[in-house]
Amino acid sequence: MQDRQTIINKIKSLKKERNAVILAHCYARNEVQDIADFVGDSLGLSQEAVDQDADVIVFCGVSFMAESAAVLSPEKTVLMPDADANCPMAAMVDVPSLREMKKEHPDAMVVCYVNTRADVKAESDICCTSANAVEVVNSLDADEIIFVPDKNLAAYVAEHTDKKIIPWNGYCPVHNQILEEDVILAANDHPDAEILAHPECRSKVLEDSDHVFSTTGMLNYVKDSSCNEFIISTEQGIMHQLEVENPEKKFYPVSKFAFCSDMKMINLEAVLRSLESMEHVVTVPEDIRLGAKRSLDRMLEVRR
Ligand code: CIZ
Ligand code: SF4
Repeated sequence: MQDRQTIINKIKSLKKERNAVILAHCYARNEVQDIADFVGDSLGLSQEAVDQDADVIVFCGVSFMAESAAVLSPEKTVLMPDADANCPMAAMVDVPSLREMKKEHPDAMVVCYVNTRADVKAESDICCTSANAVEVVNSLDADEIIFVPDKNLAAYVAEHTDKKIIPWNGYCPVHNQILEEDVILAANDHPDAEILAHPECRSKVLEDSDHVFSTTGMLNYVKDSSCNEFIISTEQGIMHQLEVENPEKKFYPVSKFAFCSDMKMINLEAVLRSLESMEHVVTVPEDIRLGAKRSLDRMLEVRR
């Protein structure tokens, strides 16, 4: 096994040779976040992929995120260092079942969370992120909205819109197992901390939190907040960015179980192998790419 510094040096020199940029989700392993050119949320990273003057994008996240980068940057080679890193929530909706639901609700429009595969995006009217879900739903010219795949995000949106939300029965296994009791115990342990929760959490968890934010929303809020302590109700990989950006503040994970194993599949060795072998290239068939791009572009017109 090579030592860490040797691997990092090799990654840096291959990155130059290939004209590559490394994008890492804020739930990725700490050491992967540290060598990345950009760390962010899935959509922010895909937009970064578009803006970069690079030939190769190494995407350190799960497959739906790399697919979004390939959808938005078809002229670039998008690599996933481990092709088995998949989001279980994204796998909870597929096109045939979505078509069935559309048949049952012919007047409804379909909003899909970015945590979906490209074919599901292509089958939807518009995408949303956790930061803009309410705005996207309210922008639509329909009273009924099929919302896929996250039932928790759907419930959050339903609380903030007059439209009828028809939820899909999907969920993020990581956020869904954060329980109300976890929040209460953490709040008892850290009475001065503000509680920040991601809207993929259950309604009860959101009710007991001080603020509900997307990952980028959390990172931005903490930087400007006068509070010095925070309980974080989302996947614990984000703690690293929070600590790097705010060394004077304290962060407590709401639960030690809020851990996404798929987001941790990519390590430094995998990044190096990916740049050496130019694997695994992420491609999306052109008809699906155009459909998914239409849903993403439509969302970007609404505003992030
Ligand atoms: O839970 C996730 O995977 C999130 C928050 C993804 C994203 O959109 O950044
Ligand atoms: Fe999927 Fe949840 Fe992991 Fe995000 S944290 S990649 S939504 S399983």
